[in-house]
Amino acid sequence: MTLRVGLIGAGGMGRWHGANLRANGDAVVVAVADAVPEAAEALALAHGARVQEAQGLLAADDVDAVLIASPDETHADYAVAAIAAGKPCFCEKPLGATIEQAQSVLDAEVARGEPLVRLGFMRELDPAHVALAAELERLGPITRVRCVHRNVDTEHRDVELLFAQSMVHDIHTIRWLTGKEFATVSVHVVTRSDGFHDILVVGELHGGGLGTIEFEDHGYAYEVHVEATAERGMVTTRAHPLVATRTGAAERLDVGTDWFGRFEDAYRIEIDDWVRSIRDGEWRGPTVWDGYVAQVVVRAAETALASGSPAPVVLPIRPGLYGHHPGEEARPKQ
Ligand code: ISE
Repeated sequence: MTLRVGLIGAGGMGRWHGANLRANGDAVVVAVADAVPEAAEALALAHGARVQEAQGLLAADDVDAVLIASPDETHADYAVAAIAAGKPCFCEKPLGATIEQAQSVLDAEVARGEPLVRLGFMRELDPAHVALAAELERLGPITRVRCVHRNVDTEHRDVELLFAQSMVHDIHTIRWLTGKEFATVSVHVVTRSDGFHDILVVGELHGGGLGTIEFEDHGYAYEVHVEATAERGMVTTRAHPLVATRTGAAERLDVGTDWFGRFEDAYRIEIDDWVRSIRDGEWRGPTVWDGYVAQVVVRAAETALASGSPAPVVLPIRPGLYGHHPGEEARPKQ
Protein backbone atom coordinates (compact mmCIF):
# COMPACT_ATOMS: atom_id res chain seq x y z
CA MET A 1 0.00 0.00 0.00
CA THR A 2 1.28 3.48 -0.84
CA LEU A 3 2.65 5.38 2.16
CA ARG A 4 0.92 8.75 2.49
CA VAL A 5 3.40 11.29 3.79
CA GLY A 6 2.85 14.71 5.34
CA LEU A 7 5.83 16.94 4.61
CA ILE A 8 6.64 19.72 7.07
CA GLY A 9 9.09 22.20 5.59
CA ALA A 10 9.16 23.28 1.96
CA GLY A 11 12.69 24.68 1.84
CA GLY A 12 15.73 23.05 0.25
CA MET A 13 15.68 19.83 2.30
CA GLY A 14 11.89 19.48 2.05
CA ARG A 15 12.01 19.79 -1.72
CA TRP A 16 14.92 17.32 -1.90
CA HIS A 17 13.26 14.69 0.30
CA GLY A 18 9.96 15.27 -1.51
CA ALA A 19 11.61 14.49 -4.84
CA ASN A 20 13.09 11.30 -3.38
CA LEU A 21 9.68 10.27 -2.01
CA ARG A 22 8.18 10.76 -5.46
CA ALA A 23 10.98 8.79 -7.11
CA ASN A 24 10.49 5.99 -4.57
CA GLY A 25 7.14 5.01 -6.08
CA ASP A 26 5.76 3.44 -2.86
CA ALA A 27 5.15 6.81 -1.21
CA VAL A 28 3.17 9.91 -2.02
CA VAL A 29 3.23 13.37 -0.45
CA VAL A 30 -0.39 14.20 0.42
CA ALA A 31 0.06 17.38 2.48
CA VAL A 32 2.67 20.10 2.83
CA ALA A 33 3.11 22.58 5.67
CA ASP A 34 5.45 25.56 5.80
CA ALA A 35 5.48 28.85 7.67
CA VAL A 36 5.91 30.55 4.30
CA PRO A 37 2.60 30.01 2.45
CA GLU A 38 4.06 30.51 -1.04
CA ALA A 39 6.72 27.86 -0.39
CA ALA A 40 4.08 25.39 0.85
CA GLU A 41 1.86 26.12 -2.14
CA ALA A 42 4.65 25.66 -4.67
CA LEU A 43 5.75 22.32 -3.22
CA ALA A 44 2.16 21.10 -2.72
CA LEU A 45 1.43 21.95 -6.36
CA ALA A 46 4.51 20.02 -7.50
CA HIS A 47 3.23 16.93 -5.64
CA GLY A 48 -0.48 17.32 -6.30
CA ALA A 49 -0.83 17.62 -2.51
CA ARG A 50 -2.80 20.00 -0.30
CA VAL A 51 -1.39 22.79 1.85
CA GLN A 52 -2.16 22.27 5.52
CA GLU A 53 -0.88 23.82 8.72
CA ALA A 54 1.47 21.53 10.61
CA GLN A 55 -0.75 20.55 13.56
CA GLY A 56 -3.63 19.62 11.24
CA LEU A 57 -1.26 17.68 9.00
CA LEU A 58 0.13 15.74 11.97
CA ALA A 59 -3.39 14.78 13.05
CA ALA A 60 -4.83 14.06 9.59
CA ASP A 61 -6.26 10.56 9.07
CA ASP A 62 -4.84 10.33 5.57
CA VAL A 63 -1.28 11.10 6.72
CA ASP A 64 0.40 7.78 7.57
CA ALA A 65 3.88 9.18 8.24
CA VAL A 66 5.52 12.55 8.69
CA LEU A 67 8.72 13.98 7.27
CA ILE A 68 10.16 16.97 9.16
CA ALA A 69 12.46 19.22 7.15
CA SER A 70 11.56 22.56 8.70
CA PRO A 71 14.01 24.96 10.44
CA ASP A 72 16.12 23.31 13.14
CA GLU A 73 14.43 24.99 16.10
CA THR A 74 11.05 23.51 15.09
CA HIS A 75 12.17 19.86 14.70
CA ALA A 76 11.67 18.79 18.31
CA ASP A 77 8.11 20.07 18.74
CA TYR A 78 6.98 18.45 15.50
CA ALA A 79 8.73 15.19 16.37
CA VAL A 80 7.04 15.16 19.80
CA ALA A 81 3.69 15.78 18.09
CA ALA A 82 4.32 12.93 15.61
CA ILE A 83 5.13 10.62 18.54
CA ALA A 84 1.93 11.70 20.32
CA ALA A 85 0.01 10.91 17.12
CA GLY A 86 1.73 7.51 16.95
CA LYS A 87 3.01 8.19 13.42
CA PRO A 88 6.36 7.09 12.00
CA CYS A 89 8.48 10.15 11.45
CA PHE A 90 11.60 11.02 9.53
CA CYS A 91 13.25 14.03 11.17
CA GLU A 92 16.09 15.97 9.61
CA LYS A 93 19.09 16.58 11.85
CA PRO A 94 19.62 18.06 14.35
CA LEU A 95 17.00 16.52 16.62
CA GLY A 96 16.58 19.90 18.32
CA ALA A 97 18.23 23.28 18.33
CA THR A 98 19.15 22.78 21.98
CA ILE A 99 19.91 19.83 24.18
CA GLU A 100 16.68 20.53 26.08
CA GLN A 101 14.67 20.24 22.87
CA ALA A 102 16.43 17.00 21.99
CA GLN A 103 15.71 15.72 25.50
CA SER A 104 12.00 16.45 25.04
CA VAL A 105 11.86 14.12 22.02
CA LEU A 106 13.82 11.45 23.86
CA ASP A 107 11.46 11.66 26.83
CA ALA A 108 8.39 11.50 24.59
CA GLU A 109 9.61 8.47 22.67
CA VAL A 110 10.76 6.61 25.78
CA ALA A 111 7.40 7.34 27.46
CA ARG A 112 5.57 5.98 24.42
CA GLY A 113 7.76 2.90 24.49
CA GLU A 114 8.29 2.46 20.75
CA PRO A 115 10.76 4.07 18.35
CA LEU A 116 8.91 6.15 15.79
CA VAL A 117 11.44 8.79 14.79
CA ARG A 118 14.27 8.13 12.38
CA LEU A 119 16.92 10.83 12.31
CA GLY A 120 18.52 12.14 9.12
CA PHE A 121 22.13 11.22 9.82
CA MET A 122 22.38 10.16 6.19
CA ARG A 123 26.10 9.39 6.11
CA GLU A 124 25.33 5.94 7.55
CA LEU A 125 23.69 5.22 4.18
CA ASP A 126 26.37 6.84 2.01
CA PRO A 127 27.99 4.14 -0.15
CA ALA A 128 31.53 5.36 0.65
CA HIS A 129 30.86 5.29 4.40
CA VAL A 130 29.17 1.90 4.15
CA ALA A 131 32.13 0.49 2.18
CA LEU A 132 34.57 1.92 4.71
CA ALA A 133 32.65 0.34 7.60
CA ALA A 134 32.62 -3.02 5.78
CA GLU A 135 36.39 -2.92 5.16
CA LEU A 136 37.03 -2.07 8.79
CA GLU A 137 35.34 -5.26 9.89
CA ARG A 138 38.40 -7.20 8.67
CA LEU A 139 40.96 -5.01 10.38
CA GLY A 140 40.39 -5.47 14.07
CA PRO A 141 39.52 -2.90 16.72
CA ILE A 142 39.42 0.71 15.52
CA THR A 143 41.97 2.94 17.19
CA ARG A 144 41.27 6.23 15.46
CA VAL A 145 38.64 7.87 13.26
CA ARG A 146 39.57 11.09 11.51
CA CYS A 147 36.73 13.08 9.97
CA VAL A 148 37.44 15.92 7.56
CA HIS A 149 34.50 18.23 6.81
CA ARG A 150 34.73 21.34 4.64
CA ASN A 151 31.89 23.70 3.84
CA VAL A 152 31.72 26.61 1.46
CA ASP A 153 29.66 28.90 3.65
CA THR A 154 29.03 32.44 2.51
CA GLU A 155 27.33 33.49 5.72
CA HIS A 156 29.18 33.43 9.01
CA ARG A 157 27.83 30.96 11.55
CA ASP A 158 29.17 31.08 15.08
CA VAL A 159 31.18 28.13 16.29
CA GLU A 160 28.34 26.79 18.49
CA LEU A 161 26.10 26.64 15.44
CA LEU A 162 28.81 24.89 13.44
CA PHE A 163 28.96 22.23 16.17
CA ALA A 164 25.18 21.83 16.26
CA GLN A 165 24.37 22.02 12.55
CA SER A 166 27.46 20.60 10.87
CA MET A 167 29.74 18.66 13.19
CA VAL A 168 26.87 16.60 14.65
CA HIS A 169 27.29 14.52 11.48
CA ASP A 170 30.95 13.79 12.25
CA ILE A 171 30.15 13.06 15.90
CA HIS A 172 27.63 10.50 14.70
CA THR A 173 30.08 9.01 12.20
CA ILE A 174 32.61 8.40 14.98
CA ARG A 175 29.99 6.77 17.24
CA TRP A 176 28.52 4.73 14.41
CA LEU A 177 31.85 3.38 13.16
CA THR A 178 33.42 2.61 16.53
CA GLY A 179 30.34 1.64 18.52
CA LYS A 180 31.85 3.75 21.31
CA GLU A 181 30.77 6.85 23.15
CA PHE A 182 32.83 9.99 23.64
CA ALA A 183 34.42 10.30 27.10
CA THR A 184 35.93 13.78 26.67
CA VAL A 185 36.26 16.43 24.00
CA SER A 186 38.74 19.24 23.47
CA VAL A 187 38.36 21.98 20.92
CA HIS A 188 40.76 24.25 19.10
CA VAL A 189 39.40 27.10 17.01
CA VAL A 190 41.31 29.53 14.85
CA THR A 191 39.22 32.40 13.54
CA ARG A 192 40.63 33.72 10.29
CA SER A 193 40.89 37.35 9.29
CA ASP A 194 37.79 36.90 7.09
CA GLY A 195 35.79 35.73 10.13
CA PHE A 196 35.57 32.08 9.05
CA HIS A 197 36.91 29.25 11.20
CA ASP A 198 39.30 26.35 11.29
CA ILE A 199 38.19 23.95 13.99
CA LEU A 200 39.74 20.82 15.44
CA VAL A 201 37.77 18.63 17.83
CA VAL A 202 39.58 15.79 19.56
CA GLY A 203 37.44 13.20 21.29
CA GLU A 204 38.67 10.47 23.59
CA LEU A 205 36.43 7.44 23.38
CA HIS A 206 35.33 5.19 26.21
CA GLY A 207 37.24 1.94 26.06
CA GLY A 208 40.10 3.55 24.12
CA GLY A 209 40.51 5.26 20.79
CA LEU A 210 40.41 8.75 19.37
CA GLY A 211 37.88 10.48 17.17
CA THR A 212 38.96 13.73 15.55
CA ILE A 213 37.00 16.25 13.50
CA GLU A 214 38.75 18.76 11.23
CA PHE A 215 36.22 21.31 10.11
CA GLU A 216 36.36 24.53 8.15
CA ASP A 217 33.33 26.59 7.27
CA HIS A 218 34.73 28.38 4.25
CA GLY A 219 37.00 26.08 2.29
CA TYR A 220 37.73 25.61 -1.39
CA ALA A 221 34.91 23.08 -1.84
CA TYR A 222 32.38 20.95 0.03
CA GLU A 223 34.21 17.84 1.14
CA VAL A 224 33.62 15.07 3.63
CA HIS A 225 36.23 12.38 4.18
CA VAL A 226 36.75 9.71 6.76
CA GLU A 227 39.98 7.93 7.54
CA ALA A 228 39.82 5.14 10.09
CA THR A 229 42.79 3.34 11.56
CA ALA A 230 42.39 -0.11 13.05
CA GLU A 231 44.87 -2.51 14.59
CA ARG A 232 45.62 -4.22 11.26
CA GLY A 233 45.28 -1.39 8.76
CA MET A 234 43.74 1.86 7.67
CA VAL A 235 40.78 2.65 5.42
CA THR A 236 39.92 5.97 3.84
CA THR A 237 37.03 7.16 1.70
CA ARG A 238 38.02 8.40 -1.73
CA ALA A 239 37.34 11.88 -3.00
CA HIS A 240 33.93 12.46 -4.53
CA PRO A 241 33.00 12.35 -7.45
CA LEU A 242 33.13 8.96 -9.09
CA VAL A 243 34.78 10.17 -12.28
CA ALA A 244 37.82 12.26 -13.14
CA THR A 245 38.01 14.18 -16.42
CA ARG A 246 41.27 14.64 -18.29
CA THR A 247 41.53 17.51 -20.68
CA GLY A 248 44.35 19.85 -21.70
CA ALA A 249 46.88 17.40 -20.21
CA ALA A 250 45.37 17.85 -16.75
CA GLU A 251 42.92 15.89 -14.63
CA ARG A 252 39.87 17.58 -13.14
CA LEU A 253 37.65 16.39 -10.28
CA ASP A 254 34.47 18.38 -9.78
CA VAL A 255 34.22 18.10 -6.04
CA GLY A 256 31.21 20.39 -5.69
CA THR A 257 30.23 23.08 -3.25
CA ASP A 258 27.36 21.56 -1.29
CA TRP A 259 26.09 18.40 0.33
CA PHE A 260 23.30 17.77 -2.14
CA GLY A 261 25.77 16.56 -4.76
CA ARG A 262 28.11 14.73 -2.40
CA PHE A 263 25.32 12.92 -0.58
CA GLU A 264 22.80 12.57 -3.39
CA ASP A 265 22.87 8.77 -3.17
CA ALA A 266 22.77 8.73 0.63
CA TYR A 267 19.65 10.94 0.72
CA ARG A 268 17.88 8.74 -1.81
CA ILE A 269 18.88 5.52 -0.04
CA GLU A 270 17.82 6.78 3.40
CA ILE A 271 14.37 7.79 2.16
CA ASP A 272 13.93 4.49 0.27
CA ASP A 273 15.00 2.62 3.41
CA TRP A 274 12.65 4.65 5.62
CA VAL A 275 9.67 3.91 3.34
CA ARG A 276 10.61 0.23 3.12
CA SER A 277 11.09 -0.08 6.88
CA ILE A 278 7.61 1.33 7.56
CA ARG A 279 6.09 -1.04 5.01
CA ASP A 280 7.97 -3.96 6.59
CA GLY A 281 6.97 -2.83 10.09
CA GLU A 282 10.62 -3.05 11.02
CA TRP A 283 12.15 -0.03 12.67
CA ARG A 284 15.77 0.84 11.79
CA GLY A 285 18.18 3.70 11.18
CA PRO A 286 19.69 6.49 13.28
CA THR A 287 17.67 6.98 16.46
CA VAL A 288 16.46 9.73 18.73
CA TRP A 289 19.12 8.50 21.15
CA ASP A 290 21.78 9.10 18.48
CA GLY A 291 20.47 12.62 17.95
CA TYR A 292 20.37 13.29 21.67
CA VAL A 293 23.89 11.96 22.29
CA ALA A 294 25.27 14.04 19.43
CA GLN A 295 23.88 17.09 21.16
CA VAL A 296 25.35 16.11 24.52
CA VAL A 297 28.73 15.95 22.76
CA VAL A 298 28.01 19.35 21.19
CA ARG A 299 27.28 20.76 24.67
CA ALA A 300 30.59 19.33 25.95
CA ALA A 301 32.38 20.88 22.96
CA GLU A 302 30.86 24.26 23.86
CA THR A 303 32.08 23.83 27.44
CA ALA A 304 35.55 22.89 26.21
CA LEU A 305 35.61 25.90 23.91
CA ALA A 306 34.65 28.26 26.71
CA SER A 307 37.08 26.83 29.25
CA GLY A 308 39.98 26.00 26.95
CA SER A 309 40.26 22.56 28.60
CA PRO A 310 38.94 19.11 27.73
CA ALA A 311 35.35 18.65 28.87
CA PRO A 312 33.76 15.38 29.96
CA VAL A 313 30.83 13.97 28.00
CA VAL A 314 28.31 12.87 30.58
CA LEU A 315 25.53 10.66 29.28
CA PRO A 316 22.53 9.23 31.09
CA ILE A 317 22.04 5.48 30.91
CA ARG A 318 20.87 4.51 27.44
CA PRO A 319 17.14 3.73 27.63
CA GLY A 320 16.31 0.08 26.94
CA LEU A 321 14.24 1.15 23.94
CA TYR A 322 17.48 1.82 22.07
CA GLY A 323 18.75 -1.65 22.97
CA HIS A 324 22.19 -1.39 21.50
CA HIS A 325 24.48 1.18 20.03
CA PRO A 326 24.17 1.28 16.20
CA GLY A 327 27.88 0.54 15.86
CA GLU A 328 27.52 -2.56 18.01
CA GLU A 329 25.11 -3.96 15.48
CA ALA A 330 27.07 -2.87 12.40
CA ARG A 331 30.38 -4.23 13.60
CA PRO A 332 30.67 -7.78 14.87
CA LYS A 333 32.72 -8.28 18.03
CA GLN A 334 36.42 -8.66 17.27
C1 ISE B 1 24.23 20.98 6.56
O1 ISE B 1 23.12 21.38 7.29
C2 ISE B 1 24.28 19.50 6.42
O2 ISE B 1 23.53 18.77 6.98
C3 ISE B 1 25.44 18.99 5.70
O3 ISE B 1 25.42 17.60 5.59
C4 ISE B 1 26.67 19.41 6.44
O4 ISE B 1 27.82 18.93 5.77
C5 ISE B 1 26.74 20.92 6.54
O5 ISE B 1 27.87 21.29 7.25
C6 ISE B 1 25.50 21.44 7.27
O6 ISE B 1 25.54 22.83 7.33
